[in-house]
Amino acid sequence: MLRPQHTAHRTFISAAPRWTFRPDPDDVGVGQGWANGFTSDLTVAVPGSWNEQLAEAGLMHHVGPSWYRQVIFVPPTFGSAAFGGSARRVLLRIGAASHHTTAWINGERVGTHQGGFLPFAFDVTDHVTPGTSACVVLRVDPRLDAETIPQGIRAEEYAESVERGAGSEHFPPTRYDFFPYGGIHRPVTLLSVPSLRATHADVRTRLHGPSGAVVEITVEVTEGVTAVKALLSGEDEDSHATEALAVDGRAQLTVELDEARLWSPESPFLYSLTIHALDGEGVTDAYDLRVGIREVTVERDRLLLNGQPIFLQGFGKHEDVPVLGKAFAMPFAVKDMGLLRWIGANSFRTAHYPYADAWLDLADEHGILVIDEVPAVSLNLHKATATTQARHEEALRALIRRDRNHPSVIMWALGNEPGLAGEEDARTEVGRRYWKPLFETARKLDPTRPLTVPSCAQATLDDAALAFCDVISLNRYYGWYTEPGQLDRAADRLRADLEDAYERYGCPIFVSEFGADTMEGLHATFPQLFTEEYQADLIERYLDVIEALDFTCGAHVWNFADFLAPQNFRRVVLNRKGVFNRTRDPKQAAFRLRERWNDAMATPRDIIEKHAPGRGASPTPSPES
Ligand code: GCB
Repeated sequence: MLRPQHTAHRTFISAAPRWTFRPDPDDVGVGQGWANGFTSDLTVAVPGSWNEQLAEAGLMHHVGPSWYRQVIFVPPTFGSAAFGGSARRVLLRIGAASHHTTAWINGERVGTHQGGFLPFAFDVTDHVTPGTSACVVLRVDPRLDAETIPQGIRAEEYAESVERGAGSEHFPPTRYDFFPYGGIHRPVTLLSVPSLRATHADVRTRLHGPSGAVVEITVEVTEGVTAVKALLSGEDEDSHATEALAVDGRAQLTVELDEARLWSPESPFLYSLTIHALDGEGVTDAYDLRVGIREVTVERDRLLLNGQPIFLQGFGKHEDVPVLGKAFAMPFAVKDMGLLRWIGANSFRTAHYPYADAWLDLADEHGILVIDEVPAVSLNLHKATATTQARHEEALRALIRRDRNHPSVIMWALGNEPGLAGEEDARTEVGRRYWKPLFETARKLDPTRPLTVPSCAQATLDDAALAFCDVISLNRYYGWYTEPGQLDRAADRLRADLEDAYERYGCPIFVSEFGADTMEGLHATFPQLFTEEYQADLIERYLDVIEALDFTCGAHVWNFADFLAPQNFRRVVLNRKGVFNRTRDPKQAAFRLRERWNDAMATPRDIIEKHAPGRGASPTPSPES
């Protein structure tokens, strides 16, 4: 699905930010006809989670169906007359809503969608009239169960575990360690697009010869489009034009560059690509994209970008900010990018779900490398069914389809921490059968990026997902959940674990999570959990171990910033493993990392060289190359 854009052939409006809101805890809204409109004293901001916004109305812990209503005036310029009479369509697009959404316009159902973290759109042409208002009603239901991605815990299951006195320590109940926000989390827009148009564009780049590159563009088009033109241009460089006929709804175009300017963290150069759809009489649609040319490969124990080893230094993040909850908020995204640069990070992981695409635009521009994650967090394979697996595959396909054109995305994480509660199925043939087809699908869809699944200590190195990974990602908490206050022992266990992992799998090892909860302002002269010194020391001890091992390709501190967790005795409101607090003020660890990572603006390889001499060198060529 192409994103909203203003071009000579496309336009869009954003829905007003304040919507009428009505929670529906007893799920009576459909039966009572709320789809035709409803009244309520409550309003809520969109994008925004309802929880913190409406906490005083008793909705902080509401994880149930909720209704939104908004009257949207459809501009007369959305009609065909405004675009020279050619036929047009109107689309209602929702950037993301957690997790199941049904939409009605003027009381008529226009569509339904499953999945909380990616955009979706309904063709509403037959339900609206340009120049008049439309009443849009959305029912958003955040409830999850064993067959959704991510998996969740149904209210009845929770009630049973409360009864048994086991497994009920989280409220609201989740299978994961972040707050189960509900709401419309990314913008709602109404688009006016030509009937004869491009519907999707896929751009693949590969390096060719000593300095050239090939850019392959696949454009999906609606019926009636006969050809597609593409124009690729770089700064101060010639433009490269190409054209191809559309066959069976798609056109394949190729641009060959003799001298390609590559995208990299040091020089994140982006080409502009304009796509035109044609119908035999002329141009019917125009759409602009940006293209970065770069190549990611794995060679023995090295992760390579454009043939050079890279070492990932950065964070696992969350989409979580005060009041807005899980909503995308540009000021925070801009601030976070600035902080990533300030601290000297070169990468982050979209733990534990796909982020708003604006994050990836910023990463493309700033040269930040991204590990992009499917929202299959803490899978309980014992409870997973064929439906869970099919939905997992759907989520994986949708993520790759949306994000593959971003040069910043260097690796797909197909999930996070299967078998978190120690379930045996994560380590047996059950796990193998679950993961194998998912990896096969991912490789078929995108053979150009390595695949991984961050794995937890509870699953052990027998985690069935690991056998399929190109990079082994390990989340480890020695010195925190085990060996508290004992950093020497923690460092020893970490080293032994990483060595075992490499011996067993023989591919680059990435420590995808490590960290310590920290209350800012708490200090001690000795290793004491929760103090700023302990967090900073633990992080440095981990980095010393990781950087000194030849086969590692990076380390991501958990977490960039503190984030809201469900209520449970392990958390003081927030998961406080952030090196920044929730409002982005630095803790001591942030200054230590900044010193270590910036180091006179050295590259990550130079930093390794400093801490582990001899480690920063390029790989020696293998005998066959
Ligand atoms: C993990 C999870 C992450 C948690 C973190 C923690 O392994 O991947 O979601 O927040 O540990 O702090 O316990």
